[in-house]
Amino acid sequence: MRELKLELTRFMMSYKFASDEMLTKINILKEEFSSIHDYSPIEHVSSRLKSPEGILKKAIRKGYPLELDAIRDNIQDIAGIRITCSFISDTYRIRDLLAGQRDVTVLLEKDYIQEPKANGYQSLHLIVAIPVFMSDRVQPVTVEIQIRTIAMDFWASLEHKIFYKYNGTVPDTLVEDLRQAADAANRLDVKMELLHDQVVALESVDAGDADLFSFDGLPPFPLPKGLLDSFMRGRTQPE
Ligand code: 0O2
Repeated sequence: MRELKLELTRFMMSYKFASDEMLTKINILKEEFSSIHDYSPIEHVSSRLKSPEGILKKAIRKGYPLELDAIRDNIQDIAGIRITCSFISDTYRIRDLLAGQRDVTVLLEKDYIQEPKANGYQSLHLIVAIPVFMSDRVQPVTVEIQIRTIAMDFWASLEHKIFYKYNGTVPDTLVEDLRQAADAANRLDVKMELLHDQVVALESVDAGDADLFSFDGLPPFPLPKGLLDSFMRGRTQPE
């Protein structure tokens, strides 16, 4: 019994470590984007570990052998991370940035953004493996990463609640309403991204007009010409 408890603890810990490693990678990207660029493509990050009870229930439901090795091979969402982005293009950008890292192996990708589920569900799902370095072994551990926009996340949270409220048998009218809401969320995503692109285009025109200043140890930054002129006038006004 003691042996089994120890094995189970090691098993669960490996998923916690893998999740922690991926979260560190994601937070590095988030911080780097926030400090160097004007905005971060990552709005929010959350994570969860399936409970041992949830893992066993899933193994029984799917008919997998109740052994740790079989569970490790077959259940790939024991560690789960959800990344919420502002825009659809950001979801793919984050996918590329994570998948491009040397120690991250993408085992499976499901693109429910390109091909939404029949109920309207949209999200980009990755199953990745990452090596976890423990005292006596290096173990590749899988993590499920769901990447979606704020609008997709809003829809999925509500749909999840409705699904559980009706025990999985959602009335047809609600199913249709949810599908329409998913379409509306998608239109909003497309519209917001178009608006964002226009703002970015305007910003780069403004920046073109600006003079570049540089100070020792700091990156050059633009100052719009109008503001610069007012500043210079203020400085040269007689007392
Ligand atoms: P939880 O509690 O969020 O983890 P499998 O993982 O093998 O059972 P499948 O269908 O191969 O199932 O996996 P898929 O399609 O990649 O979906 C896995 C997860 O995506 C789900 O995990 C949900 O989190 C989310 N998901 C998938 N479809 C829907 C949907 O229609 N609505 C909502 N709201 N979420 C969805 P779990 O294990 O169901 O739940």
